[in-house]
Amino acid sequence: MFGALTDSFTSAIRKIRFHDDDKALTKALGELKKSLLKADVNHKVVKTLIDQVQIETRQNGIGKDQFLAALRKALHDLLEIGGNRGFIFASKPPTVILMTGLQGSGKTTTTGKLAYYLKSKQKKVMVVAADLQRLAAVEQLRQITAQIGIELYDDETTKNPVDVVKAALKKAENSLYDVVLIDTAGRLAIDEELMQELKEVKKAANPSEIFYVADSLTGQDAVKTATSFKEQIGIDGVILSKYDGDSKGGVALGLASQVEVPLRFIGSGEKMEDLEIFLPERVVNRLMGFGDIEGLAEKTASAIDEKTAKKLTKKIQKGEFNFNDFLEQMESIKKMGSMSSIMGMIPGMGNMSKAIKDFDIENSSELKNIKAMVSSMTKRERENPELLNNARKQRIANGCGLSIVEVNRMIKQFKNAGKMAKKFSGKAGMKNLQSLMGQMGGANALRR
Ligand SMILES: Nc1nc2c(ncn2[C@@H]2O[C@H](COP(=O)(O)OP(=O)(O)OP(=O)(O)O)[C@@H](O)[C@H]2O)c(=O)[nH]1
Ligand SMILES: [Mg+2]
Repeated sequence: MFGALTDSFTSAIRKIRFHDDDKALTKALGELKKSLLKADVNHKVVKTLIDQVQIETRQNGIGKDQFLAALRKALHDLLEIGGNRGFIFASKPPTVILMTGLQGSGKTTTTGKLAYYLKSKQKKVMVVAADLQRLAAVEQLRQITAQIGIELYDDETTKNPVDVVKAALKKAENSLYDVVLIDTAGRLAIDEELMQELKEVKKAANPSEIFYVADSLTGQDAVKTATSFKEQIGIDGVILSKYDGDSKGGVALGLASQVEVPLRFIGSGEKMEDLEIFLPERVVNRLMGFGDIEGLAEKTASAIDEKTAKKLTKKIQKGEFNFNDFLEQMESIKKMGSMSSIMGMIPGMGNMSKAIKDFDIENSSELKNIKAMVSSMTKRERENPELLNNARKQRIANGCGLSIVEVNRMIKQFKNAGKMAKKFSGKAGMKNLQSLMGQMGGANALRR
């Protein structure tokens, strides 16, 4: 995520060769402007950003540090419009969220993702099926909620979403739910009848917040439609969906300042775990190539429990990381969402994330080969990779139907992963990184 945008910033930053002269600043700003426009950031937003960086750099004396500081501040100012916040719980539960948006924008999927996210935070969540327009909409939600183990409130005997919402809220209050997510039908802002229905649903739900789910593939139209919903219904946040399909990504940068409503979450895939909180501070770090350690820790923490992570850290530090751990780690990455989104969060690895964007761990032949190889090892060999001499490697190769060259390569990869992991394990706050490094070896990322 943010791959294209991060490239714009890091390449502009890299190109600055400041010798304290004005020409260098103009050139750097020109580079930045060009690449932001190429990334589809709105031209007015680009102008505001560039002007601010220019003025502030000049004020503080032209130099690379001053430029970087000014850029960081300008990005912050831009993204923080409307507030810097994740999910906000109402002071009195249940927190009621109304999901709105155009047809097919991703409301139902995002409702599922939010429910899944809140469940991982130990919240008791109810999803309400208030899309009674589209055929099979309720069934779609039933499947999604069943998959993630979330309570669904539905009533297909009525065509009136207001009735459904009222009954659902009564149940949520009685049964002490923390959060109620209401999925509504897709509609156009120009469709007066459906907008009227939404207003009535809003009145009945009295939501803590209204989210507008915008399809990032619609580019600047996402800004227009969000603004229109804001004017007619009132929205408290935007969730940008399908960001994984948006190779440019610029709309995320300008959205908050253009709509004057904060961007709250970003959806980056069809899976339930493909949702990220949009927190300006973190995003600025990533855009400037510093990675997002907190986000990474959050992702890994939900996939690997703390005990496993600690055990692994110890093993790695002692140089005892073995094939069983290696396999286990690769398996757990499946729970974590796409590899490239994780890579983008690691400092300095932003570029690599692009290289492995298309890597599909679940269907990876590499993973299958590694599994086959490990299953051809004896128990002792798995626990003690040092035992693997040529004769043993040949036996393993025969056993798993791979060539000795393949086996050697995978063993080498495993060893590299272990080394990398050890290197990272010393740094404070990076507790989860080492396990990730193990996984990266499995994902074959380093070879590409
Ligand atoms: N790649 C990708 N696909 C997504 C994302 N979010 C949703 N989709 C897909 O977009 C399509 C439409 O998603 P829905 O959640 O059904 O959209 P909706 O807004 O509820 O649609 P209606 O109820 O018909 O208005 C589905 O095929 C989803 O899998 C995303 O972040 N990335
Ligand atoms: Mg839907």
